[in-house]
Amino acid sequence: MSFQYLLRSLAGTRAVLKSAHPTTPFTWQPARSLATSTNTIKKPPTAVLLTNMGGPETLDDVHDFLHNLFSDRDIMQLPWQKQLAKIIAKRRSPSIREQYAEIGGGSPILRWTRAQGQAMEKLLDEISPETAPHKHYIAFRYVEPYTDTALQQMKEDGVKRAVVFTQYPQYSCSTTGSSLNELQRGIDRAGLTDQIQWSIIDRWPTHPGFVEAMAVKIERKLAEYTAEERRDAIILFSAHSLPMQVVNRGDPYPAEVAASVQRVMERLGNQNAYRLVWQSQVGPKAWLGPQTSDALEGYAKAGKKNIVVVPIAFTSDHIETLYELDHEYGAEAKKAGVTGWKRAEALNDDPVFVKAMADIVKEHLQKNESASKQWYLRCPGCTTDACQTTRDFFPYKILDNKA
Ligand code: GF9
Repeated sequence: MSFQYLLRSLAGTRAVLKSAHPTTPFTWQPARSLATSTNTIKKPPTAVLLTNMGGPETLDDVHDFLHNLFSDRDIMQLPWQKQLAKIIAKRRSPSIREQYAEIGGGSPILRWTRAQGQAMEKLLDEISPETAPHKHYIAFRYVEPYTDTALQQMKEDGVKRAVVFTQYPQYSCSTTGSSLNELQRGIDRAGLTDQIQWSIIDRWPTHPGFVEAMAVKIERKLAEYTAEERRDAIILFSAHSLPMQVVNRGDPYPAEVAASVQRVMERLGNQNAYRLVWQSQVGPKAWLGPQTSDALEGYAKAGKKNIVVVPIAFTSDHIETLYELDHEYGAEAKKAGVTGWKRAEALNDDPVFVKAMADIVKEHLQKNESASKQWYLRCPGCTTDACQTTRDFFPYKILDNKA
């Protein structure tokens, strides 16, 4: 699978680079017309475009991943950004490479997203035959398959109806917001504005299927404690932090993460005490707290021995679970005298979660709206022009759903 995939994505990239070059206008090659003519007899799929940030698949991908991240003008506008991104990527690559080396030599996000996508499309064909066949595509923000690669594949398949499905349960301008801004530009570049009817699942922080899948993972970890240990065990929900500057601009993410936590705790019958804490801040600026590592230290001092830590804002394993929570804080917990430091598994290819993904898409298709009403309200302090451009591009409307 991966070799074929690599070839296809490389081909896609080259085509995109070519088409993006202003002096060499790119037209769709006749070599593909065979595939197109098949599509006139075969119904094109309902596309489900899974969007996420992506991660470096190998150690040699770390540098470009960081470079793309720090070049992202949808989440930060720095003076001398081109030069700065180059410097920061170069300076931070060695230590980040070491972290990825510790977790097996790269990010597993593409593998998990493919597994989720394949299982989801199969389920969707069963529970929503009227919109079948369904096919998943993947658009990562900082590594291949980039948005442009996914869009080329959709073009080749003759897609007429596409659902954008963010893989971040909670909406942040720095995650889903950035992906959607890039998607809007990509659709423009690919000339797919009128060929495809687009709609967006922009958040799903309290979807019952997601809540259920999370609850089961936590119950399983709690069950590893004895009944006595479990009674006093505490749950630390840990989510990626945000710069306070972003929080104070009005980013919806902190409140939506808290909403997820509330629902999951209700589902668990509020049998354990819990806190929502924030991880992975970097640099000297102020970030949303309390920080996960400070919380761990504080509870260690308070004599808490048994903790279940829960990654609540990411659906597959990544460096922040496998390295930061397991490795780094695992060692910190041990040193501080916390004898029980257990992490709830990421959702990955969990069947309860995959069913939730299929349900979320099915419910979205039945609702027939272009995006949530909430998405059209920009942050009160937003100064990113692309956020308006993107909303103008996907105007709020009720769609007729003849895919
Ligand atoms: C994030 C999830 C993953 C520049 C600061 C000087 C900004 C940032 C993040 C991380 C949220 C949820 C990641 C910035 C600006 N962000 N790091 N956001 N956000 N660094 O907006 Cl699941």
